Order: sequence, then structure tokens, then C-alpha cells
Amino acid sequence: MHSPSRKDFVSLTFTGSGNYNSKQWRRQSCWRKWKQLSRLQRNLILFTVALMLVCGIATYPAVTEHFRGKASKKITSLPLTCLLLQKQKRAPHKRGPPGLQNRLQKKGTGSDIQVEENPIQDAKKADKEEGEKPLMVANYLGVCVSEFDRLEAVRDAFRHAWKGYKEFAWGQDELRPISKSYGEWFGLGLTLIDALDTMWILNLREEFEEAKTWVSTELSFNKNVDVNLFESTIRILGGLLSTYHLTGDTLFLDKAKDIGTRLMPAFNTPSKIPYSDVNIGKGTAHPPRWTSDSTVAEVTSIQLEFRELSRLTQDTRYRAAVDEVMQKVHKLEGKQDGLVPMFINTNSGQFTHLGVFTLGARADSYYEYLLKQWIQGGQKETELLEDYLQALEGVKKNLLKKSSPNSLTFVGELSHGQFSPKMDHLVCFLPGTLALGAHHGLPADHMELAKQLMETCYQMYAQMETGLSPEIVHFNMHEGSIRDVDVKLADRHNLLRPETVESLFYLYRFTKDRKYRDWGWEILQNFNKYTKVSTGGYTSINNVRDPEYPSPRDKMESFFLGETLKYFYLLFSDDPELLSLDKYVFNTEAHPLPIWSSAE
Ligand code: DMJ
Repeated sequence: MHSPSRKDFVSLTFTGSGNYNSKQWRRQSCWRKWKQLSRLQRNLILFTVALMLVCGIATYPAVTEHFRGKASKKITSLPLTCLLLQKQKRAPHKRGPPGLQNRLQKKGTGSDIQVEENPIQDAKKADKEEGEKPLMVANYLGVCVSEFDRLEAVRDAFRHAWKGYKEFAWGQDELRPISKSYGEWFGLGLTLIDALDTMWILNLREEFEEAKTWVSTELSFNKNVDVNLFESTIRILGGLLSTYHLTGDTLFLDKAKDIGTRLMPAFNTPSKIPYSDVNIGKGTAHPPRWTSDSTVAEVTSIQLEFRELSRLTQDTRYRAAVDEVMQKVHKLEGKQDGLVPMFINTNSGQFTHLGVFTLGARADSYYEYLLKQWIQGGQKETELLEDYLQALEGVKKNLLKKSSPNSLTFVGELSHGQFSPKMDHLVCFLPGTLALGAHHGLPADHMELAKQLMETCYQMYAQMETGLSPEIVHFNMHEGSIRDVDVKLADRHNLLRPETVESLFYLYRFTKDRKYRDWGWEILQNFNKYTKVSTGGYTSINNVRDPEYPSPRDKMESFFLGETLKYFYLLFSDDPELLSLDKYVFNTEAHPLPIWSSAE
């Protein structure tokens, strides 16, 4: 804004005789003075008054929220976030937080899925109509949203998800929100346990208390049921341990010890590489029916939880079992530049299906847990760090490429020397993990790579018609491509996965670059627009490319409450002490566990 030039300066001097206290005199005098002003002076005054009015209206919600927000300890500051109008020429179609926007019942789908009018998508459509390039920027809106509003939006989303779970699936594993029923996997109240610490962190105490009552009165692990070792470790054992740490309530530690002990038979194999499945009632374990292999990511991503259980109970057996797995994998043949194959045999203890390398499904959290165990243990276990650093060099050498036309950095796959530009959404944990490593003193170029990959993961959402990422994308690499990302028909689903939001949280914490929050806000709005079910809950969808009919899958995964919503909340929170990354390390299901002090 320019400062007013001398000639535009307006001086108002009131003179005259008579009773200057009389209203009549004042009115006449002001009017006379007003008439005496030049047109320019009058316009200038009117403009200034209008400007002050607009500023007042724009800042009013932030100011009132600020005073309201003082009641909440967690919200320490309240900047007003205004997404910049990068395309100034286009007026936003709608303004205001999602709660104020019209909600439309989707026509013709016969489902209860809610479709909210979405200014982001409207703006994107307008872009396409104008014949512009595929989208590469996030900020399309003139929407001003305070951090308080964003945190409240996450709490609203959680409450809505919980409402569906409570009404139609209470105490069961997963909500089926469209059919208003539930699905069972292990029969252990998976969603409820996965969501415990999220409720605590979001300060939803009423919901937490009713869930706690269920844990204390209904939850029993003495059941003749087969459970997957990895899934029950990261979701149930991890969830119980972190809830114990946050609340100090020994109910959760007792339950954690119970399930941890019941999972131990999985390690009774010839190689000490655990089986994938355990019957927690009978105390027996077995591999899947069709093979004696286990998945590498599964056997190497249970360590944070069992190590912590040993520390808390002073029973060394848990830690000994999982440390032995890591020591064996550390020495194994069959890696390529630190990259691991996807399968390992429980009899021989050797990798199988050699020559195939990915950072996606079946290998992903191996890399994540190398770094996180090193952090958990106070950065003393150098073998873990060496394996992590070597693997990253392997990623750079073998899997990292650029897309066309926008040169997005992505992580592809390798099969017997053949590169494939395929990237799972699961790989989007990597920007966050890289940033976490850099924060703990690893090379600064890890942070640079984290930022590049973060942009790519965001584009996996932004370039889709619903603004939601598919499960798998293929990047274009040949010159002259029109778009960076292609999606095969079978890969168009979205399971409400957390990885991109998780990474946005880490990137924001470490860089304080507000664009990461704005990207997250965009994604949350699109979850609300395309996956929210009016009668309660959120649903996975089949087709992120069809905003008219995304085709609900009728399933709300437990990680939507355990991870996705928790990371949204942490992303929008301004409190660096809310689960400080110098004190906690998150397991691969977003359950925070303490970093051990150097004495341990
Ligand atoms: C979660 O169970 C965990 O994050 C796991 O590491 C990967 N898959 C899901 C979420 O996508």
C-alpha cells in the first residue's frame, strides 16, 4: 500500500459560532464542511472508512476466537491464516469454514454420503475451463481460517466419525458407515483402542471416558482368535502403551502386558523370524496358509512397542525377541544398497523373492523403524543408523526419479533391475521420516529431499478431481507428457490413509512453513466433501477421479481415527510441546512412545 501523497492529505477544521454543543449545530456544520470538500477528498475519506470496515469484519472472528481461545491451554497463539489469492482475478465461489457451507445430499447415489460444496474444487474446475496447466499450487481461496477453526474442524470430524462408530459398531473392529453395520477382523474393538490416545490428545474427555469404561469392563484378550502379529502390535499394543503414557492409568499398561504376552508365541519359529499370525487364546502361531514366508515390513516394525513393553515391565523377553529379528536382518544377504526385499522365510530366516525393491507395501515401515528405534534408544544403536543411512543412499541411487512435465521427485520401484515409476500412497511416510532424521542431526540434504517428496505427495491429491490421492500412482517420465500422474483403474481407491498428513505434520513442525498447513486443510475439506457419511462416520471410496460419484466402499479403517485425524490435529496445533518430537517418537500407527533418557 502507498502512503498518501501530500496533496491527498485532508485536514478538517471545525469553526463557527453558536452553541457548538447543540446536535443541530453539529449536524449542519459537518454537512457544510463535507460539502466544502473536493470530490477527491470526499472519495478518500469514504475509501478510508470502507477499508476500516472491511478490516474490522475480516479480523472480527480471529479476535473473538482469541478471547475464547484463552480458555483452552493448548492453543497458545492464534494467527489468522489467509490463503493467498494467487489467482486474484477469480472471486471465490464460497467463503467461510466448512460448517457454514451448504451441505448437499448426493443425488442418485442412494447413499448417505455427504457432498459439501467445495470452493477448492470449484476453483480447480474454473482453472481447467480456462484451459490452464494442471494445477501446481495450493492456494486458490480467499478463505481466512484461524488455527482455532482448523483444530475445531478436526474435533468435529472426530466426533462425527465416533458418532457412527458408537451407534453402529460399538466395541467392534470397524464401522461400515453406509450399511450402518460393522466388520470384524480380530474381534477386539480395534477402532476403539486405536482411537484412545487421539481422544485424549484432542481433549475429547467424555468420549475417552466411555471408551475407557469399555476397555476396563468388556475388553478381553482371552479369545480363541487368530490375529495378525504386526497389525495387533502397532494398533493394539501401541495404542494401549501410548494411552498409558498420556494418562498414567495402569489399566492400559496391564492390558498392554496382557496382549504383548499373548503375541509372544509368534516368535517360536526355527529362525526366530516371527510368524504372521497368532491365536491369542490358544497360544499358537502360524504363517499364512499359502506360504511359510513373513512380510519384511511386518517383522521389522513391531520393535518400538515390544522394546517399550520390556522397559515398562522390566521383563526383558519382549525386547530380546524383537532385537534378535533386527540383528538377523542386519546381517542378511539379498539387500541392494541397503534396500530390502519384501519377504523373509520363517524356517530359513533368509529373504525370499529376491530382486524386487519398494518403499511401499511390505517394506515401508522397515525403513521408518530403523530410524525410530535409533531415536527411541537415545541414538546409541549404531547398526540401526548405519542401515538407515545406507538404505537412503540405495533409494537415491535406484528409486529416485523426476516426473514430466513438472519435475516432481518421486520414489519408484525396482524389479530385477527394471525400474517402474509406480509409487504407493504408503511411500508418503518418507518425507516425514526424512525430516525427523534431519531434526535429529542427520544430513541436511535429507530435509531437502523431504521437501521435494512432500510436494509430490501433495500433488498426488491436488491433481485428482476429488482432491484425494489414489492408493497407487504411476508417474510419467517421457518428455511432452501432459500430466505428471497417471492412475490405473484398479488403483483409484482411497482408504482414508494417513501418510501424507503425517508427513505434513513433521514438515510443518520443523520448517514452520504455513503452506503445509494449508495443504492439510485442503485435504481435510476434501475428506469432508467426499467421504463423510451423513448418518455418522467416514467411508473409504473407490474412485478419487470421479467427484460426481466417488463410490463409497462402506468401510472406515481404524487408522482414520488412530492416525489421520490425530496428525491433522497436530498439524494445525501451534503448541510445539504437544507431543514434542524431542520427547516422543510415534510408532507406525501414530501412537506416541517416549524417547528413552540417556540413562536407560
Ligand atoms: C497403518 O496401519 C500404518 O500406518 C501402517 O504402517 C501402514 N498402513 C496403515 C495406514 O495406511
